[in-house]
Amino acid sequence: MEFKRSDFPEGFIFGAATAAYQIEGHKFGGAGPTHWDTFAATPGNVVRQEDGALACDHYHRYAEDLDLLQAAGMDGYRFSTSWARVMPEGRGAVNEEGLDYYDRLVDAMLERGLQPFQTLYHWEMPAALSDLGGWTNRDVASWFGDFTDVITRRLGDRVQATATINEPWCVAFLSHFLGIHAPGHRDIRDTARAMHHVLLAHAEAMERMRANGTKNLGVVLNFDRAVPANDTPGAAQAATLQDGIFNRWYIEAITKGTYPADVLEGLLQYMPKGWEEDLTRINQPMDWLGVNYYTRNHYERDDNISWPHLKLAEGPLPKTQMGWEIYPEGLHYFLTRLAKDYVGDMPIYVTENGMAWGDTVENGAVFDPERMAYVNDHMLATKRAIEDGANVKGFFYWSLLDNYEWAEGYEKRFGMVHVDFETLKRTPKATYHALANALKG
Ligand code: IFM
Repeated sequence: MEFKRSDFPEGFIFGAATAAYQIEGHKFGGAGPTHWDTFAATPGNVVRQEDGALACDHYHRYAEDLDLLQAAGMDGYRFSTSWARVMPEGRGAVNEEGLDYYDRLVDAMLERGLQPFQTLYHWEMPAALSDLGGWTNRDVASWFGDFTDVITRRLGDRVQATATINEPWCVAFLSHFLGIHAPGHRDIRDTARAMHHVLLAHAEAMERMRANGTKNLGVVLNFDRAVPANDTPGAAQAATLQDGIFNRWYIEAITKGTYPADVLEGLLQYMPKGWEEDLTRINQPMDWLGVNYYTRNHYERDDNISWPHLKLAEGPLPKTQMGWEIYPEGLHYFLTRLAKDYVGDMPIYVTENGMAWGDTVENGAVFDPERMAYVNDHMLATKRAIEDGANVKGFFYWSLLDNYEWAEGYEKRFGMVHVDFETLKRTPKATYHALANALKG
């Protein structure tokens, strides 16, 4: 790596991130069914119809996994607490086994000197609430608020920071408009409702946590560096609209209390009643912002497609196993843009950044120079953003482990630690060792 710990400000947190359904093994410990279980069981949605029932069995192997973070000299661990594990029906009865598990997990982090960064919703909507419309039902905000209250009353005294929702764009647009993630809807009215309700749920969770004394609260948004595919006005307009749908919708509502006019133009007629009044609640103070960044995408306008008339075009740069262009400048772009236009001095954490590659174990080791370069270049982009004034306080690699990559099943490997999904054996990759080395300096 071309950076070392001492190149970053004092107290900068280096860590790795995961999410409950992707690693825990959802079949263990009395968790209730989620919309991902049923989505995955429906042919055509997920590669090989794989689900998170076993995943990495982190539920039983978390100590070994946290040991790996500690041995690498990491400072923090970003994890999520599954709603359906804590409240199997989504509302009402609490699963004590689930709460006890998260208690043990957080204590195990603290014993190893790892700062716990919790995320409350990383996509496993309890199936019973999905039956009631999930994110399309306005009541989701109060259901989520109740869950938030239960889990944060239990863990809030020991976690370093809590995020409400991971990647609202994925929760709403990817899952209700593009149909790629659970619940797999393709409906613009559902989409507009989900895009609003996910923010309302964020607001409700913030209020519940402020009321119960949980400290250091934020949200985790993902950002797409949307650029025109060519120099036509249509492509410029398409890239701007994608920037609105993916990026500005969420950050603008949260930090300014407005929705971008260009996106509303397409969605207004599908918005739920009373959305305007909710914006004051959505725009409430936060303590930090989480930024997930992976790639750049190229857009053109296609008038044969209805709103938003967007067509993706192939980009010229090398791509990861996901087919995502590798574009570290995009991370610098967002960190500095967010500081300048939206959050000012508020602490920003890079809560996810990483790449999938078709890693294999050879003679007991995984050599992944492509990932080493990816991490190196994104860390340097982060460093430049700090030098250019962004108040970035930490960086979490996605992901600690190879895991369940949602609709891609177990095929795409993002981990800094390889997982053999037959034996569940963990093998730290060369990137893990290189990072550990950089953190000594
Ligand atoms: O695996 C996902 C994660 O759950 C959310 N952010 C993007 C990652 C890679 O696709």
